Amino acid sequence: PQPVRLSDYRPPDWLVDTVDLDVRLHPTATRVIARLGLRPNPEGREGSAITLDGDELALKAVTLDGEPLAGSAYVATSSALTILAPPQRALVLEIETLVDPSANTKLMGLYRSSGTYCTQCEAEGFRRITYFPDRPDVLAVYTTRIEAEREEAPVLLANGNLVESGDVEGTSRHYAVWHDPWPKPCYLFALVGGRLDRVSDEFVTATGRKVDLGVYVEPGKAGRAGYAMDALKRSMRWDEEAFGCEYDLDVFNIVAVADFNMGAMENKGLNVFNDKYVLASPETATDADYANIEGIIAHEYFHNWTGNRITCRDWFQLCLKEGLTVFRDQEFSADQRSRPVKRIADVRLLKSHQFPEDAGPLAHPVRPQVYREINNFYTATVYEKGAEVVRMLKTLLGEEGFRAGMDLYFDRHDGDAATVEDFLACFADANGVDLTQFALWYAQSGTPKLAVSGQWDEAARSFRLDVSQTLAPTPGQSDKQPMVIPLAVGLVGPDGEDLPLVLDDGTNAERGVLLITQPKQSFVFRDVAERPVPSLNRGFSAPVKLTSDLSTAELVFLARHDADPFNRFDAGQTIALAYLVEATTAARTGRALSPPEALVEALGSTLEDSALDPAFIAQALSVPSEGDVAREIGTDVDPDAIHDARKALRQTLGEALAPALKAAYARHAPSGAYSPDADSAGRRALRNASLDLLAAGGSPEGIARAVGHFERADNMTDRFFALSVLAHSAPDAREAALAAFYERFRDDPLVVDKWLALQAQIAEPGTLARVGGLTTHAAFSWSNPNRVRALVGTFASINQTQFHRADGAGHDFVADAVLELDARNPQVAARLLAAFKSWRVLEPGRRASAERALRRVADRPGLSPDVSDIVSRSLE
Ligand code: HT7
Ligand code: ZN
Repeated sequence: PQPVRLSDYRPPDWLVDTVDLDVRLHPTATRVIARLGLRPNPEGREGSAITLDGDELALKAVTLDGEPLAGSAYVATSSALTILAPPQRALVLEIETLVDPSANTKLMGLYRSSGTYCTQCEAEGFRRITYFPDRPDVLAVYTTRIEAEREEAPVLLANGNLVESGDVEGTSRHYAVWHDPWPKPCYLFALVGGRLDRVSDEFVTATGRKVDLGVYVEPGKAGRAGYAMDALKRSMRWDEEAFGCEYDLDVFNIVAVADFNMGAMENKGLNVFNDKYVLASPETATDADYANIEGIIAHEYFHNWTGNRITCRDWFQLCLKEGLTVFRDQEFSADQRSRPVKRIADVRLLKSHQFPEDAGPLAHPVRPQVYREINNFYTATVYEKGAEVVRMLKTLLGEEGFRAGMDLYFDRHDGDAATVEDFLACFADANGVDLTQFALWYAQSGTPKLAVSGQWDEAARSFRLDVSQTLAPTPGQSDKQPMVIPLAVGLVGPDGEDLPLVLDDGTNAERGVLLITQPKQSFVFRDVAERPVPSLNRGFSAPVKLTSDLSTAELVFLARHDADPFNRFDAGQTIALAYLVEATTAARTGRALSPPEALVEALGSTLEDSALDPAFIAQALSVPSEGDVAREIGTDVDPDAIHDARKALRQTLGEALAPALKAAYARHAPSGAYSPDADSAGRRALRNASLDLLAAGGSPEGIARAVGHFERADNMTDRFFALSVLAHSAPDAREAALAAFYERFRDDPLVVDKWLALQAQIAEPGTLARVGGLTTHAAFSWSNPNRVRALVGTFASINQTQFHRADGAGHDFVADAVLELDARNPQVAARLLAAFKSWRVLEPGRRASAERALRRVADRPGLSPDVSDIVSRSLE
C-alpha cells in the first residue's frame, strides 16, 4: 500500500450529516441499506466527485435522491464507490450492499463470534459494512434499524437509545431501531445481534439523569459479569468527580464476545469487549485479571469524552484519544487501588513494551508522520508513551493548571475532530505558557537518555546536579532537538528525611521538579549542610533512561529510606539490574558471580518492614525480567546467559531470605473468603512472591510448599500462581499439576488460555515441541485471537531463551505461525510478527537466524498490508 502522510491531510470534500442504516442480519448474506445525507464541504475542493471507501463489498444497488443511478454515473469496485459528477448540493445517496459475516475471519466489519453478530469498525472496518467516507473527521448522526430471526438473535443492539422494536409481521423475524443523537465518526458505529444473557443495573448521573446499564454475555455466564458492572459504575462516578465528565445517553451497554482482535472497543453507548476483560469469578480469574477488567472497563468508558465527544481529525492523532485515555484510566486505577503500586506497574509495562519499541526498527513518534497500515500503530508508543506525555503536562502545570487545560479542551472542542495542536493549545492558553518545545514529545521518537551526577560542596553547603540529555537517531529521524524534561527530584538527608529544595537564586524547585530544556544544565541547591543522596526522576516523572553516579551504597540507602515509593522500588531494581548485567557476562564464560550482599540485605529489610504495603513489597521482590536485562545490555545479547544469571540470583535470594520469606508466607495466609480488593490482592501477591522465591532453587521443601499451595487453593490467583511456580521450578511435579489443572478447567476457554500461556513460557529446550504440539490440541484454534496470543504470542514475547533458540527453530516456528495466520487474520499476524522488534540486539548467530526468518516472511507472495508493513520496517 501507498504510505499515508500527515502532511497530505486535506479536509473531506463531502460531509455526511445523517446515516440511516437498515441491516438485515443473515449468517452468510446480510443486506445493508445505507441512506446517507451528504452535502459538499465548504472547506473541501469545489465540484468534486463523491468518493466512498469500501473493502470486500458487493454492491447491489445505488440511488441518488430516490432515483436509480445510471451505470455511467458511478464506478464501483470492491474497495471504492465513486459518484462521478454529483450535483453540488445536499443530496441523499442510498446504497445497498451484501456482506457475509460468517466468512469474515479478519474480525473487522460485521462478523460472527460464537454465533453472535457483532462489529468492529476502528480503524477502518465500517467500509467492510457499507461504502462510506471512512475517516474520523466525517461526523454524522446515526439511526440503525436491525432485523434478524428472533430465534437466532433475540437481542438486537446498536449505538444510542432504543426508539422502537417489534416483530416483522407474518415472519419469524423481529427488529429494533436505535438512534444516536451525538454526531460521530463511523469508526464508533456498532451493532450486535445474538442470544445473550444480560446483567442490568442503573446509574444516576451528577445532574440526576437515570442511565440503564447492561452487560451482555454468552448464555450462562452472567454470574461472571458482576465485577465488570461494578467497575463501570465506579468509572462513571470517577469521571464526574475527577474531570466533570457526565454520561450523555439513556443507555450504556457492554457486550462481551469471545473472538476479538484487541481488548475492547469504545463504540458510542455500546462498548464491545473481548470477554477476557469482562468475565471474572474467584474460581476463574486472577487478581491481575480483576485489575485488568477494572482498568479496561474504565478506559473504554472514559473514551466517551476523550475520543467520542471529542474525536480525532485523522489517524495520525490517535494518541489524542488513546494516550489521554490511558492516562485517565491509570489515574482511575491509582485512585481505586494503591497509587504507588499502580505507578510501579505502569512504568514496568512502559519499560518492557515501549522502551524496546522505541529502541528498535519499529520506533515511531507518539504522533507518527506516516503510515502504511494504521492497524499497526495501536502501539505501546501511542498508548503508553502517549499517556506519559499527558502525565508530564500535569507534572509541569500542576494539578490545577492541568485541570484548567482539560476543562478548556472539553469546552472548546466538544463535538470536534481535533488535533494534538488543539489539545496543547488548551493547556498553553489556560496556563499562559509556551508548549512549543514540549510538543517535541509528540514528534521525536526514541527514549531520551539523561545522565545525572551530583556534587556536594561541604564548604559552600551546597549541592550541584549536572544533567545532560541525549536522544539517539531513530528510523527516519537522524537529527534530534533537546526535549523538555520535567525531572522530579529530592535530596535525602542522612536521617532519611527530604531536605528543602532551595536553588541558588533563592527560589524553590516548584513541586520538586527541575525543568530540563538544554543539552546540558546544572542546578545548585543551597543550605545543604550534610551530604545528601539525590533521588532522581521521582515517580518516574519523565519517560527517560536515566543513568547516575549513585553508588550501590547510595542506592541501598534510597531503597530503605526514599520518601518517594517509586524510587524506593527503583533503587533496588537498579542494583539488581547492574548485577544481572555483570553476572550475564560472567555466565557467558562459565563463571558465576555472587550477588552483592547489600542487595540481599536491602530486600531483606524491605521484606520485614511492616509499615510497607504488601503489594509494594511483592513488587520489590521481583527480580528484573530477562527482557529488562537484555535491554540494559543492548547489544550482542545471549538470552541463555541472561536466563542462567537471573535463575542463580533468584535461587540465592530464596536461600538467603528463606526465614523472612517463610514468615511473610505465613503472615499473609488468607483470613476469609476470596475478595478481589486491592488489599487482599496485595497480601496474596506477597505470599505468592515468597512462595516463588522459596521454590526458585528447586529445593524439595520449596516444591512441596508449592504443591500444597496448589492443592489447597480456593481461588484462581493462588492456584495459578502455584502452578506457575511448579511449571518453572519443578520439572518433576509439573506435568501432573498441568494435567490436573486442564481437567478441572477444560471447558473454560479463558482459563485454558492461562494453561496454554504458562506452558509457552517454560524456559527449556522441550518447550518448542510442546508449543507445536499444543497447536493441534483440541483446546487450540488458529481462528481465535485469544488462543493464538496465549500460546504463540506468549512464546514469542516472553520466552526469550526458546523463541531465540540458538538453532533458529524458535524464530522459524513463529515465522510459520505468522504466515499461517496472515491469510486468516492479518492484524493478529502482524502483532505476532512484532515480537521480532528487538532482533538486532541479539548475538550474531541468533541475529542471523532472526533475519532469515524475517526474510522468509518478506518473500512470501500476497502478504497482507499489515504483515508486509511490519516485516519491511523490521528489516529496514
Ligand atoms: N480504540 C480501540 C482500539 C481497537 C482497535 C483498533 C484496531 C483494530 C481493532 C481494535 N479493537 C479496538 C480500543 C481502545 O484502545 O480503547
Ligand atoms: Zn483506547
